[in-house]
Amino acid sequence: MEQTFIMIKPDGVQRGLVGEIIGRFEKKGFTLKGLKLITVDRPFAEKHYADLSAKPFFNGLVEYIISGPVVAMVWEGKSVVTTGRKIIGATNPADSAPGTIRGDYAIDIGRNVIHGSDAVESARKEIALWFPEGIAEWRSSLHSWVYE
Ligand code: DAT
Ligand code: MG
Repeated sequence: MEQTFIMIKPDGVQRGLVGEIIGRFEKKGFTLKGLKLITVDRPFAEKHYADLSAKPFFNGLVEYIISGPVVAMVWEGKSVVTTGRKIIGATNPADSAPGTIRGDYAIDIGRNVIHGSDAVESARKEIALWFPEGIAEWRSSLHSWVYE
């Protein structure tokens, strides 16, 4: 089953949005496969955002991500990468639809509360980077109530 990497950024943790965000993925029917509160250092944040290293906002982005603890998660389910991005909303909260996490809880692009993998391949890389210890092996007993 498809997996994605979701991270509640330091602003989301500081603002007390952890429960609300986890609840949205849970209530959708996705399965939580990994979860930890972790503060990452600069080299780690630079690796996570390596694709954006040439961007003018890269330094500010790295400063933001290392500014406090984040909640790193792996969520599993059918099309969870694409659907997860829909639940999160557009990168710039000014363009995120109401009802999405960024649409409901963020204003500035540099404080957009949450990260979600943008493709199955990047999800695989991000899960390997953030969860080198591996993730939980379990199957929700709700499976047959969520999937036909
Ligand atoms: P997303 O997080 O929606 O996948 P991204 O991968 O293009 O977006 O960029 C990663 C983060 O970098 C994004 O969540 C916020 C920040 N960012 C992106 N574009 C930006 C910009 N033009 N100005 C400032 N920050 C930006
Ligand atoms: Mg991205």
